[in-house]
Amino acid sequence: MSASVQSVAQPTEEDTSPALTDGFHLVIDALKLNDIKTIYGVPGIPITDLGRMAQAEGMRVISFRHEQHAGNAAAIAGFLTKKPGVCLTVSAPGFLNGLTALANATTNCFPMILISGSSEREIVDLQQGDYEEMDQLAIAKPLCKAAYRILHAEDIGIGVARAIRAACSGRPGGVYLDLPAKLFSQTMDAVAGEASLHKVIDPAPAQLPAPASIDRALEVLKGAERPLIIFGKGAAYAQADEDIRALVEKSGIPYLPMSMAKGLLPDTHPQSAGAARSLALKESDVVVMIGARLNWLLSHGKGKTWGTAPKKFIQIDIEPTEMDSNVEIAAPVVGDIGSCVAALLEGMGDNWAKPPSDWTNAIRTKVETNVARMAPKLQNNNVPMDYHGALGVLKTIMAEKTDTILVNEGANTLDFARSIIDIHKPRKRLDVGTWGVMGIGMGFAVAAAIETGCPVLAVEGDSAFGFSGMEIETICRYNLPVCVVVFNNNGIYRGTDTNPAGDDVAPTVFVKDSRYDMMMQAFGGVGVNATSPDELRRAVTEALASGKPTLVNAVIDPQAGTESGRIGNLNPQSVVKK
Ligand code: OXT
Ligand code: ADP
Ligand code: MG
Repeated sequence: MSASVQSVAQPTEEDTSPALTDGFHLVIDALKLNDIKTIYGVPGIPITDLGRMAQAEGMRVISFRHEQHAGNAAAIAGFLTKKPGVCLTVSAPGFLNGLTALANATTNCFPMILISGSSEREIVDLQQGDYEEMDQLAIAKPLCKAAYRILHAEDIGIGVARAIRAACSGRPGGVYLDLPAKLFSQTMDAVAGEASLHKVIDPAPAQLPAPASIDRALEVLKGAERPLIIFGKGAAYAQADEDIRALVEKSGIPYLPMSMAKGLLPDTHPQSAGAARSLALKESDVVVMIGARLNWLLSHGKGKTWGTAPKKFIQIDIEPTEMDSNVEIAAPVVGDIGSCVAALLEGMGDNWAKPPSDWTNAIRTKVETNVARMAPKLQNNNVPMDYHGALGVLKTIMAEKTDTILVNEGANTLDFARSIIDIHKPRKRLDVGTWGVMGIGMGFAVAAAIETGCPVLAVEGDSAFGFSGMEIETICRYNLPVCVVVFNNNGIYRGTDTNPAGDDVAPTVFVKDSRYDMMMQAFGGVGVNATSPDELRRAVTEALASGKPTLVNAVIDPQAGTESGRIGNLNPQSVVKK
């Protein structure tokens, strides 16, 4: 603290006036006091000096080329660490650029804080046309969990504390913190300033489930003939990895991971039902949802995905209103996953009966059949590559380097990679999440590398990559161990669409045979053009071994994909014939 006090006003021998601090330093001190060590952002008026001073005070300040990616970085930092990731933006346009990430964080239950500088309240409220005028607080409110504005330096401590608690406690989410330009230069007595700061005590308190809810859940589970556990990214976030594994193994119940829950137990675990998804959903009679919502990704818990067998749901979630959101929940268990899973384990005792073997064998057989059916496709050496040939290579590499974090977006590139690439450890797969949003790629990759120190493999459709591609300069600038593989099939879904009516190319088609690898070379990184599985293997192996920022342009057959990957069914179809 003393360093920041001195930098504002240093009393000399003759000068007996009290030492001062200011808004800039109070914000930085409040973040540091709460163990927030990194700020992701884009500098500019009025927060340029905030970034500079934060860096001078020992914080890591990671500067991006666009706020959306800084915001995505902060969001995934929150997911990986259970502490709010912080994104810092300028007013109006910078704020709006960061807002997509804030909304996405909230939708995905990632704790993050978007801190934006803002213009003069008096002018904004009278709409007198200030520099970057915008009523940011009002705009942010519906898109995040909580939104606060701090007007006085003495409220900075409480404002930052409030933002941290709102982001982390209960269901995590995005918080907006509005800091008007005038706040930063407000001064106050340094001792009083220090006293005004708060270290948030227990920002996400354990929420113990009611004992009766545990008894009810175990009662429902005991009656199950064909039980299934579904893990969502909430279970990955909870970091209750050992108890989760114990629950699966003690219960003997097959489990299905949602995409970002892959790796909670290795995808190769004998109880994994990942490769028997349809069968497991259709035929199960009791489903235990742990940190997953019955949203579109699970067909809302009904319809043909779930078959006709009657089903009972047990749901563990920290958010009470999640219960019965789509279908009746027979046994709601409200609490944090760590506490709930521990209580279930205790309640199960030592003699818990495993599920009937005809059920577990049926799942196992289906898994083995699907895996065996896919295996030869993954060995193919086709040129140009198809998704299976290219992803087969990456699957092997990920199995050898299990600490690598996989970032994944696209349509076909996403859907094939999700089922082909096994994940072996918790929180090693980061993807488009609840919204299926393109553009998370480079922001997630940067923060994953910075927060964990692990190597990152970003597997990107060529369209998906384009949303955040400029951030490869950021990756090179900070010399991060990130290897980006662009699955270049010349377009969105496929590169073969034609325009029947004119000269412009079809809306889904890009410049053919682009060389994304050359973009990386422009920033001093390693760029490789890979036209065969062998070349791809060599390039990625070398990148992960060297830790050098690398981009591999993987040339994929433009005909290999399908419209919208695995979710083509969501595309509305025209019934009008012209
Ligand atoms: O059991 P069955 O028999 O059914 O088989 C299943 C599993 O059991 C089996 N399986 C396995 N078999 C063998 N071995 C193993 N290991 C194994 N594991 C599983 O495989 C099948 C399938 O399993 P899966 O995948 O688990 O099951 P399923 O049925 O697919 O699951 C359903 C879902 C819904 C859970 C799943 O499909 C899912 O998670 N989907 C997410 C889809 C998603 O979010 N997509 C992204 C959005 S698409 C679209 O919107 C795009 N846009 C528009 C756009 C977006 N999104 N955002 C913004 C800001 N602007 C615009 C754009 C622009 S995508 C896109 C770009 C696309 O182009 P690119 O160039 O980037 O990408 P390419 O397509 O590659 O060109
Ligand atoms: P997925 O997309 O993987 O299915 P979702 O994002 O739909 O996962 O669901 C995650 C759920 O996990 C949310 O309903 C959220 O409230 C819940 N959740 C997040 N963290 C915790 C926690 N620590 N304890 C209990 N539930 C949690
Ligand atoms: Mg593509």
